[in-house]
Amino acid sequence: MQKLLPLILAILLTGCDSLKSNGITFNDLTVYAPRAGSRVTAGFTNIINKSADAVTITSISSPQFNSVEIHETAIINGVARMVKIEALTIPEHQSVALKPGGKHLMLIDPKKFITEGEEINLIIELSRNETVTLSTSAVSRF
Ligand SMILES: [Cu+2]
Repeated sequence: MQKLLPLILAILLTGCDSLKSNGITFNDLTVYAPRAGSRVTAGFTNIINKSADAVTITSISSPQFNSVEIHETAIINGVARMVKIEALTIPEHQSVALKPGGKHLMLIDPKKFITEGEEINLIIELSRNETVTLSTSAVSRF
């Protein structure tokens, strides 16, 4: 719990859209409220690794969703499909953008009805045995 306090303060100080953890920063986190009747929605962020080591995201969870996956949109036999990425590595001194049409967060099976403005938390497990908690407010897709 001792270790969590600086993280919580960092979240409060940065207005919840950016968090630095030993050189890893998640910028511009955006999560859409699911469309009416949909059990999935997407999230985007720009992940910057300023550290001297590659970092891998090993898992992501959210208290508001039953599961969170990282997907990549790939063209397979001429058809755009989403492929799950089991572990996303951000090389040292590089960034990986999760953005519309490319890699993205897929938030699956909301535990309750989520509307615009609802707080969404993401718990991100990194390869260095670090856990980063992000939070943002769901935005409307339109
Ligand atoms: Cu997806």
